[in-house]
Amino acid sequence: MRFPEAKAFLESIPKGSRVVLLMDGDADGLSGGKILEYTLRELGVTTQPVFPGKTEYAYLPRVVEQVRAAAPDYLVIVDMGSTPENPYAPTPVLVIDHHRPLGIPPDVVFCSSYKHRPVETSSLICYLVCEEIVVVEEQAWIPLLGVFGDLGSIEAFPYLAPIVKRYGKTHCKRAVSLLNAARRAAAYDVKTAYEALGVANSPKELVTKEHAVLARLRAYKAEVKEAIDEAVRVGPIFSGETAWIRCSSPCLIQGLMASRWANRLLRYRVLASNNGYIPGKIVFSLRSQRDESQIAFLNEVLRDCAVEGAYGFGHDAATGGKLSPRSFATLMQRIGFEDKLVREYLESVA
Ligand SMILES: [Mn+2]
Repeated sequence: MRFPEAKAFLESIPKGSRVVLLMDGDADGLSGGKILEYTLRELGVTTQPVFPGKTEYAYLPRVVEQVRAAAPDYLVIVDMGSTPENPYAPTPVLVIDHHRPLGIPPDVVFCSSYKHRPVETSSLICYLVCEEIVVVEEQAWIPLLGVFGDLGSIEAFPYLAPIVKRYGKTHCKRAVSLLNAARRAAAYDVKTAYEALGVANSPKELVTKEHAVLARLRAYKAEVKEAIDEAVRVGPIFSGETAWIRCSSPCLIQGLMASRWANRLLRYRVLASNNGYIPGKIVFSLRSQRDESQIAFLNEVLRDCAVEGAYGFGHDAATGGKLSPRSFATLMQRIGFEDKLVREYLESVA
């Protein structure tokens, strides 16, 4: 048992308690939350899912308020990173995560795989804990989607291979792309993606079954595909070892675009920015196949700089940020991109 503290936390929750599941809106967060919901229900515990909005994280005052309004007896935070603060005290909190911690919140049960090799995704941690508590055989496909979602394959975890075989890799991958479409679409409707995990009984059903919730997901997928098709028409521009991809879309596509180009431009770090996602802000993703920390790169470039915004969350190979146009301009100028190009991009907001 790799996560005994999480198991003990869940088992200590008395029957009839109310638990808020605060989770990230991607396939990993949602599938981790769903398997926890199932397990807690089996234990006679009521759960309420809470989803932060676009670019929000678990420790923002607005999110804290949203959780407080639900008046939970316990709180489980899934796949949302961690900071040195715990705004939820005195409510007992379990944090399940695999991101590089920005700090460890005091007085919480902190369950992180960050130092493991391989690093289990949040949904996989949830699964490994839940299967020690109740029978989750029929639900094993759910956390699988989180692993595919975050890592693209289950290669690092050979013990998952029989489950993939049972449900079909192609169906799993299609299901992930449907789930993630909900948060990529302009509506940021992750609630629908979470509901979809309860409507379907397998990845195949999620992809093929006729149901209003699943139809909504498919519409989001079509919307996102259109946004990507448009974004791929804009080629990269280069400064030194950095390639810049300029996106302008209400959909969350900058991470996809950065990954796509990073897989082609192997010698470069790829920064994909989006000036249409959050009004008045520039969001960006940084990806690279190079053996170096992109978080360290950002910290170095923006050293001694009064930055308006936030950056450097996530993983060494996959990070990003949300900056004011002015701070984004500073970032790009310091990387070496021409002033004029940066200004043109900032003025091109759709
Ligand atoms: Mn994750």
